[in-house]
Amino acid sequence: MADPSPPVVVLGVGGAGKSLALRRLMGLQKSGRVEAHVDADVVPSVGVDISTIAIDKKRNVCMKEIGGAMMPLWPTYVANQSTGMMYVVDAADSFQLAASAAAFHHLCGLPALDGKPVLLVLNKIDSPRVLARGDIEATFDIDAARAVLGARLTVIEASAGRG
Ligand SMILES: Nc1nc2c(ncn2[C@@H]2O[C@H](COP(=O)(O)OP(=O)(O)OP(=O)(O)O)[C@@H](O)[C@H]2O)c(=O)[nH]1
Ligand SMILES: [Mg+2]
Repeated sequence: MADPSPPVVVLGVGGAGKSLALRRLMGLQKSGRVEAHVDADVVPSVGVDISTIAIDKKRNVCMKEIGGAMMPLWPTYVANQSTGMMYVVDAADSFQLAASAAAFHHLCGLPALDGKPVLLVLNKIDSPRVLARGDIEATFDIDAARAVLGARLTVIEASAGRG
């Protein structure tokens, strides 16, 4: 199989669920079942975590998580040959939502992301504290992001915890 490069960068504030989402994708790849058991006992990522996921028999995608603690370096990683960005949001964390949105908009405006796909994952929808989709979209100003990214932006709801 060919080398999976360049990577998709996986960003989002600390605790948003990047590592668990990647673990879930790895579990899906191994078993073919979304509900396969995945150990939810994750620890904060220090530095960069790389997961290689097979899309099919011929293609791999390399997912490069840059931990939330490395936020100041996110733009550097986006600029470094990323093929796209997966941005994970904790949809149950009203405290960090605005900060997460500000970082997201900053990244979306980087020339290095021009023409590249962006996946915005509203994670933790299983949480009893999950915020209303409309409130998240308003705080994130999805309309403004769409104006910049157009059809390159995909927004999904997810639960890395539940599958
Ligand atoms: N309820 C619920 N908990 C989740 C979900 N996804 C992640 N978690 C929990 O949230 C916490 C943080 O998850 P991580 O995957 O480590 O978050 P991260 O974005 O990788 O964080 P950093 O590596 O620190 O940047 C862990 O306790 C996870 O079990 C989810 O979909 N639902
Ligand atoms: Mg992590």
